[in-house]
Amino acid sequence: MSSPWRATVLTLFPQAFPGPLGHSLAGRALERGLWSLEAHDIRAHATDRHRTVDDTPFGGGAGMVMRPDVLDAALAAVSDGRPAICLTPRGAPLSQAVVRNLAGGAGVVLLCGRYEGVDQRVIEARGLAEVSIGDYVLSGGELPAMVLLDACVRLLPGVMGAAESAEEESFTAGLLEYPHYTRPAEWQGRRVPEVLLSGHHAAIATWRREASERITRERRPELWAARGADNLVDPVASVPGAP
Ligand code: 9D3
Repeated sequence: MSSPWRATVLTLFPQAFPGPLGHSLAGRALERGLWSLEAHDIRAHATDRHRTVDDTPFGGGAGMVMRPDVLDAALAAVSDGRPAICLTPRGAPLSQAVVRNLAGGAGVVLLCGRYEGVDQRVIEARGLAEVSIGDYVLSGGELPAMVLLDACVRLLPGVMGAAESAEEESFTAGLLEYPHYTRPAEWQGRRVPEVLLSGHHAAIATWRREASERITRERRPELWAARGADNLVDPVASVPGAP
C-alpha cells in the first residue's frame, strides 16, 4: 500500500475521537492501517492568555462565532492539498456521491463547528466546502464528522469484503432495499413471501426489484423522481478551491 487514507479533524473536543470510529468496521480498518485519524485541538492555536477561540457576532445577535485567525492557524498547521470541509447546518447535504468522491482521494481535513458558526472569511480564504448531514439541529460538528468518516472508510480498498461491496450498487442505483427475511419460514403466524422459498432465482430477482421500486415510490418520492438522473453528482466537488 502507498499511503493510507488520512483523516484530520479540527475540533474543540479532540477527546471525542475516535469514539465510535474506534469500533466495528472503521475501528478494525484503523487497526489494520487502512486509514489514519488525527484529532487536533483548535484551542492549541489560540494566542491570547485566555485561549479564546470565539467572539461576539458583528451586527449583533445570539451566540458566538469562531474566530477566523484561530481557525486559519489550525487549518494552516494541517493543510496539504486534501479537501478541507467545514461541517455546518448550512452546508450542502452529505450524499453517497460526496462520500464516494472523498473516499477516492488522499483523505480529508474536517473542521467541526461549535457555537453559532464560523467566520465567513475563513471559509472563503481557505476554500472550505460546507457540508451538513441533514435537516435537524445538533450541538456541534463532531458527530457529523464521524458520520462522514464512517461513510468514507467503508469504501476504502480492503475494508469490506467483495460480497458487501457489490451491495453498494443498490443504494447507488437510487433505490431503497427490498425487505429481508430469515428462518423460521413462519413466525408468530407471519409467513415469508412464498417466492423467496421457491428457489426460482429469476422470480426472486423480479420480486425484489418490484418491492424496491414500490418502497422507494412510497417512502422517498424525490429519490424515485430523480432515479437515473444526476443525483450521482457531488456538489462539494464543484466548490471553489476543491481539486
Ligand atoms: C439558530 C441557527 N442555528 C442553525 C440551525 C445555529 C446552529 C445550530 C447548531 C449552529 C450550529 C449548530 C451545531 N451543528 C453543527 O455544527 C452541524 C450540523 C447540524 O446541526 N445538523 C446537521 N448537520 C450538521 S453538520 C454540523
